[in-house]
Amino acid sequence: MSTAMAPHQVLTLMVVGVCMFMQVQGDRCPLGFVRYKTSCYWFSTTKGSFSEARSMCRYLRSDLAKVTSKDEDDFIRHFALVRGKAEAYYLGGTDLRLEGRWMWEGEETQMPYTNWGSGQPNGRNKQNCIDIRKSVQNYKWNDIECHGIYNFICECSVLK
Ligand SMILES: [Ca+2]
Ligand SMILES: [Ca+2]
Repeated sequence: MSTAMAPHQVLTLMVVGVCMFMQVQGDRCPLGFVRYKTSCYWFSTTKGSFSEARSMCRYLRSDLAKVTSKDEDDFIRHFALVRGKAEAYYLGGTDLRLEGRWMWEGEETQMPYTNWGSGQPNGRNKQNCIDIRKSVQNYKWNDIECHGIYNFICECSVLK
């Protein structure tokens, strides 16, 4: 577990299920996660930096969300708007390896789908993470500094 995780964050995570028993549970999502198509998502109720958020998702046996289609993006934005309601949520992508080349964590190619807000990304080498933000056209994508403390979205797949 990350040393960066504060006691209150651990406590919050204890009331959320982990994604490790998906195979046994069939198509059900863990406690606190919401299902869309072949994935389960947790819209965090706790906040952290990008690296803390990544650690917390891993603790729940999931990864920061990778939004790879308009359908998935529509679901994420709608859920954030009507249920999650945090000001901002980290997604699992960065341009840390090469400025301006946005990639999902663990992948080697540029994102095939993006939904940047108007004028975004605008932070050049100062903003290398992605959040969806209510003030950016109702949760369109924004590049943001990776040390900011925000909510985040974890995703794990439903195994067939
Ligand atoms: Ca950047
Ligand atoms: Ca920005």
